[in-house]
Amino acid sequence: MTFDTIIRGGTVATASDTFSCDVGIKTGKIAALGADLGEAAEIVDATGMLVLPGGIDSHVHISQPSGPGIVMADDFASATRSAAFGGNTMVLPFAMQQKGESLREVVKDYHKKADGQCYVDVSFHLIIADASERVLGQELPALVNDGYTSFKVFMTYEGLALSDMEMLNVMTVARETGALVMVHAENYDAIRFLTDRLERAGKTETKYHGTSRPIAVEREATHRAISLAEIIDVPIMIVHVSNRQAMEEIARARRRGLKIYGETCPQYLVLTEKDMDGLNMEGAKYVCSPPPRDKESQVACWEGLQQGIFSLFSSDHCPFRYDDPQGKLNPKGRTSFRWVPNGIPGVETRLPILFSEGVGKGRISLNEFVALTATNHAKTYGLYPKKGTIAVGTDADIAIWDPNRKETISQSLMHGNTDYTPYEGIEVTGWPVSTMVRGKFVVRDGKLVGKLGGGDYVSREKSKLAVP
Ligand code: DUC
Ligand code: ZN
Ligand code: ZN
Repeated sequence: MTFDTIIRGGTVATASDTFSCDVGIKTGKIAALGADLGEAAEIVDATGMLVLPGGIDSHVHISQPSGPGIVMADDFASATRSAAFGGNTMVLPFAMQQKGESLREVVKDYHKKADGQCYVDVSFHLIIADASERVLGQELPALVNDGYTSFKVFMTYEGLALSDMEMLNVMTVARETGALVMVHAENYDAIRFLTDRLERAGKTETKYHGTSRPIAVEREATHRAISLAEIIDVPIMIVHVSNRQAMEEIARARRRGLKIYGETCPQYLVLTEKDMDGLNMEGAKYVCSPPPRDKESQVACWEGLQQGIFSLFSSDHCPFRYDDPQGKLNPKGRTSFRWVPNGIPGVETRLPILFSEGVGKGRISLNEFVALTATNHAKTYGLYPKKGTIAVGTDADIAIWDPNRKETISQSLMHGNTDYTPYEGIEVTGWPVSTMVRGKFVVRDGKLVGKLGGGDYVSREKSKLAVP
């Protein structure tokens, strides 16, 4: 038999082209693209369907420590199952260091949680919380060489926020090792100041989460992160950008020739701060950071995607159950927005939302959709061309889409462990019906057929985008 599988009769789209052809798969790789490919053990009929590179969601949180009494809803099994149903073939979660911890041990522990527990492929970013000499001088360079080639730093959050000096030190290591730094840009002191003031005034409902982190908080930190990167002469990725002012900081830096990249997420396209204003703590379902803004900010984020200021569209899947004492409705969370865990689920809904609102409504092309959801993630994080496109020799990571299928997003359609979706009720046209990782179906015609452990850990090259 020439091929293990042929996907026949579909329309293939990559980040650059759309064409009708069959896809021949052999030992987990794409072996041929063309017509009349001949024999295969299995023929998959994709007539009327789109055959796309599987989504790569390069910003998800899974089984991450989240503070006393708070537990993330998803483990690797449920998160990667949910990812597969959402048309994804790979996710990149964070191995998070806490102060005093050895990074190497953190990575080992995180592997213990993931190994044998995934339905789709995974690779880890690091989170640097303790920028000590030992971590930056020894552990981090060794880990970068071992294929952990990107790390996130936070400019806010108790126990996570790095000082400017620490940011400069981390960026220096990134420059020396060729790693890519991802930055959570919000001003810690400003958030603390505003949160204290709101609480003193008795303004503790969830809607004040947005008030405590206004756009200026994000814009200032974005500007500062870019300035620090300029001083070190190192590229950085500003993650989860929510508004025009922060976006313009990135655009301005690029006009000056700096390699500053940007990412935005579904919550900044389809949610607003009004969603956090629900009665009886309903607003907690939408609490994430940076917070959803207003309609004008949504327009700005679309422009950022259209103009390439944002090269990545990720979910920032950060799942907490709603009606759960270890989730959004934890006892302290009921007393103030300060204690509502920050983050919302979205790994399963990222692609249908962008496809319907973007491609379906003429805001972006199908090829831009592929770039924003798969190809650019692979290029940014050292996975290309093994992952992120459909070409001879690449991994057969494929999502088959019905471009005309209409669905109303609802919790009943989801496959993760949260008890709600913040995107409930959104009507979409276009739905991923089957997902294949390295030539094997994980989801087929809406049914889970993959086996737990079918997803592999993937070690990454250094990103070409990280070169100063
Ligand atoms: N930052 C993230 O990237 N995800 C969830 C919460 C946060 O602050
Ligand atoms: Zn963040
Ligand atoms: Zn995140």
